[in-house]
Amino acid sequence: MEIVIFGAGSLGSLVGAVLARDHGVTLVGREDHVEAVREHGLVLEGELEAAVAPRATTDGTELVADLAVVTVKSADTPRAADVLATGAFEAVLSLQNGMGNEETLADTLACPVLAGTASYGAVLREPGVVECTGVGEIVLGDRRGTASAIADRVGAAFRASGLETTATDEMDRQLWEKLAVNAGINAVTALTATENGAVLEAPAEDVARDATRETACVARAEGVALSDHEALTALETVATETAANTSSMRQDVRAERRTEIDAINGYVLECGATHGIEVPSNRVLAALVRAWERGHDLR
Ligand code: KPL
Repeated sequence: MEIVIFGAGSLGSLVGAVLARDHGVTLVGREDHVEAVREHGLVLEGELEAAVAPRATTDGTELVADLAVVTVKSADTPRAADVLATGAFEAVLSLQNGMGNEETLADTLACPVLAGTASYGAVLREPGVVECTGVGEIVLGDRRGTASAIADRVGAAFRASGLETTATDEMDRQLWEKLAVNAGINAVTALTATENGAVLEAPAEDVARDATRETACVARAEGVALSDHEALTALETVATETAANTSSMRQDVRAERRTEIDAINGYVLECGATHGIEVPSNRVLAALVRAWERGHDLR
């Protein structure tokens, strides 16, 4: 397959490095990373290893491939959609945090858009070098929850290259479960400068669990069958499996970049309001991260 990774940050570079062992991969990323990959190739180290030489470019326009995997931050999705629309793809897969990314892509793109979640731990150590800090799972499928031959094909190709991948026709529930996990982990670890495992212990565990429980409550109001118990079990599983990892929001805060707070706790808050549901923990977490962003001129 020819595969474009649109947004080759930490997760995109990890996925791109694994896929480049068997497929033609083009990374679209930032200049320093692209230059390093062009000069020395892309190195994946840690719990997964690869040394590959994918194509790399800062210009994502007019690309043609079987699949484009979108891994940009959710605030950058509208721009990604416009750029991808100048090219041609058989399918596009969103592997992003937060909700609504697939709809944004599908509003602009003519090809099928798949939804996906990824729980791999990834950190971009330096330009051209990405570390896998935890083997997780990719779950993907049709964004509207119907059986999809393309999703099955993409899932099989990912598995064959060594990415733990499951294709499902229940992406809606999967996205809400992932949102519930991110709502419990990301802002808490970013604000307290701790690893993911901190949300399993006092004093952070209560606020993390409350944020996850509130998200499950909003999911049910949206018609998604996600019980508090299932959401809390998912939080515990991910936080245990990635206990020593640095969440993507903590990485953003460390690098003084704008975070995905609007698409995570902010989304729960907004969606809860449309159903008249109070989500106090998500409200406080969103307010604190937004205040941090404002203090750093990021919003
Ligand atoms: O998705 C993640 C993220 O960091 O954004 C988790 C699941 C929390 C893994 O770190």
